[in-house]
Amino acid sequence: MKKRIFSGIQPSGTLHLGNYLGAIKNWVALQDKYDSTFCVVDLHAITVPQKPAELRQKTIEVAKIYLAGGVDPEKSAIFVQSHVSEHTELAWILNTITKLPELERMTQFKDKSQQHNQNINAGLFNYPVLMAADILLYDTDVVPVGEDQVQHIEITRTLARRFNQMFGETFTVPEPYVVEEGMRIMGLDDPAKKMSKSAESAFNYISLTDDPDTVREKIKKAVTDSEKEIRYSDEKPAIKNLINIYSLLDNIKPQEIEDIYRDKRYSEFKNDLAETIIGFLEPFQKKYNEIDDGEVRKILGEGAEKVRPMAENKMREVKEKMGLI
Ligand code: ATP
Ligand code: LTN
Repeated sequence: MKKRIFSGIQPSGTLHLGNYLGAIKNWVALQDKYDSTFCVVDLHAITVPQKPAELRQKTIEVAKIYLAGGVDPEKSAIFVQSHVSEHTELAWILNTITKLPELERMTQFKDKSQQHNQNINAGLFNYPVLMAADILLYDTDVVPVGEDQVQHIEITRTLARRFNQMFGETFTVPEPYVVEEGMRIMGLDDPAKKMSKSAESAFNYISLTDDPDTVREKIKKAVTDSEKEIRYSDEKPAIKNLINIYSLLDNIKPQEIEDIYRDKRYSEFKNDLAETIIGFLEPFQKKYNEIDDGEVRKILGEGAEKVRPMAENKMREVKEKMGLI
């Protein structure tokens, strides 16, 4: 039997290179070897305010990005989280075995509650519990994510073990899967923070829908470190980040890039990097634009039908073990 992977992205904001390099690129590499399920996590997106019309549109867009990025619906199930109601049902149950301090520790919660300090709702606080439900419903072995999500997988593991201990073996304890270099693409305007959809400035990220001129402008404006040398080092986080992007898109080792540009100027390196990004985005966007919305809806419908029986069986087992008649 193939091992199972599960992952998801929220339909909020603009998907960027960090999402592609940290998540989707790895999904595509793994989908042949694993039984794969990729979810558009709309119920997670509403933990911060969303406009209904935009949410509707973004949900389809994210699914299209999965497809344009190379997720193959023949191999992998692609579906929308809210279409399989067992996710919220299991989340409620897991809430009852989750301790408040476990959630209070979460970095993402701390960050988001600062960003949205007028709307720190219970959903935002319970976000990791819903994510645990997503993962545990499907006996997931491996969860491919960017490094920022590892803390949420840790709490998922804790909840799985706790439930198993209290009620008997029910859940598979999943492992995170983080590719080293893709782990954390940092903001172009601030290499101390991750590239983020919800960043205030569009100069933080390269959106997967940016046109060539926008890419050139953003890379030109990307912050660099004080001294002029092109070196791959933790002391030079801005250049290191740009080298990482280059390296992942072109499949060349960071050290080789360092060798090529060692005695060259930032401007030359940046020009080449911008063209590399454009070279990736052009075919990606072409594919994206060719995908028909009706076709996406059909794929999402089939995806939900494919995963639903597993979710139903797992919920039945959970309820029985807990004494819910
Ligand atoms: P936000 O910043 O608004 O919270 P996000 O950009 O982190 O959103 P998510 O939907 O939370 O997007 O994440 C989707 C996937 O992309 C996750 O697997 C996450 O780890 C990965 N990811 C997001 N940002 C980066 C990044 N900068 N570098 C690498 N991976 C990332
Ligand atoms: N919290 C994740 C998105 C997400 C997810 C999941 C990822 C929701 N449920 C299950 C992997 C597995 C994020 O990227 N912010």
